[in-house]
Amino acid sequence: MSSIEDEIAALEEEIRTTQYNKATQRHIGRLRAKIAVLRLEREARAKGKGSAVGYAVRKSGHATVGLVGYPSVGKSTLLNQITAADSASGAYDFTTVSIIPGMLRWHGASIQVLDMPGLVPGASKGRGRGREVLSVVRSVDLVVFLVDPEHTNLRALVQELESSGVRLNGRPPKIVITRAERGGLTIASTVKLTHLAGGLAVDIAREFGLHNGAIVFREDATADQLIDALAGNRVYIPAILVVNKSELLSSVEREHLRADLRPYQPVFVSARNREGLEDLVEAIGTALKFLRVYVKPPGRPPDRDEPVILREGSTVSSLLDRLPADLRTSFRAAQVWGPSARFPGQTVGRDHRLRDEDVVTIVIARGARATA
Ligand SMILES: Nc1nc2c(ncn2[C@@H]2O[C@H](COP(=O)(O)OP(=O)(O)O)[C@@H](O)[C@H]2O)c(=O)[nH]1
Ligand SMILES: [Mg+2]
Repeated sequence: MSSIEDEIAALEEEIRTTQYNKATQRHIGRLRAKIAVLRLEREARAKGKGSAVGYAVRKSGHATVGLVGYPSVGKSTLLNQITAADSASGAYDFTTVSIIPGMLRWHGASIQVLDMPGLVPGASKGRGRGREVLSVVRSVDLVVFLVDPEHTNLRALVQELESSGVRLNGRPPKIVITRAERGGLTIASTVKLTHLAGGLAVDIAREFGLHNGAIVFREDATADQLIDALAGNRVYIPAILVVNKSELLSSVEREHLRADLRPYQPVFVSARNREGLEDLVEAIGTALKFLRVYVKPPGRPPDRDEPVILREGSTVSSLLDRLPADLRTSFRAAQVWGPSARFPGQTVGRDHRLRDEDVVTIVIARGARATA
């Protein structure tokens, strides 16, 4: 074991054996910060050694989903059942890590699904090529955890992802950090800080080498949220949970498992028997929060059969990126009907945020001719 691993293990042990209360809160917060800094250092070293971190997966489709689970829970079987081979990208072979992509259709959206090697405990420290697998996980739009009746330890899987900087079903903390050359560190907040009082915020910032600048809190953040904001390499990804081989479970066992796996609401499937797969595909499509936007040429009805599929939060600008180039260059404004419009036919600009089922007409500069 390297000395960084030893240091992390010792700090983790200290947290485990320290009773958490008002008196120890500050100390424990500082220990957590130290662990986060050591993990960053570990990543930096692994990168320096040229070990394979930062895989870029060749993405195709409107979104990419990663199947994450222990070995033998049925990931490959499931992929084969719900997808067709993804001919656009083909299998990835990262010497020892092979990632098999498949393609799934959902209401006009194509979703790339990646079958990855099973995660084993210790993956984030590099066990079982875990670091490579986790770096692929960081790039997906949705994590689909797969467990089976023999492997139900979801918590350990979640921890492996967490310690590689993945935050599941969360959002970035509302904390703004600015660094400066001198002048000391200012802490400001728009709300009362109940978790970081008594100098803890400053202690944590120091661990990250932040001595000058400002931290502005726009929410009552926890120590872990401040650590995430300071570490800066966190990714926020939604996740759903699937229990495979569920034909092996009695209905009583199923309910027990459901209770154990809260707050996740698992989808029960049997990949082998093709049970529950429609519900699963629906859950995947819903979790990805697609928008369907219909383009309406001026003076004609919208094309209802072929929506443009966009991710949640997309603007008129993201829609333009998907339309023919001449529309983009001669764009003057857009007209919107539907959920995002304040009134039917509202004229909006590039920054307007679209919503599911919007109908949009692109208004082009006079004299320009559009092909769509
Ligand atoms: N009983 C049962 N076995 C399954 C099911 N799905 C997959 N398996 C079996 O579980 C084993 C591991 O499957 P595989 O897809 O290779 O798992 P992976 O390692 O997660 O990719 C194989 O023997 C599969 O036939 C299922 O729904 N029910
Ligand atoms: Mg497999």
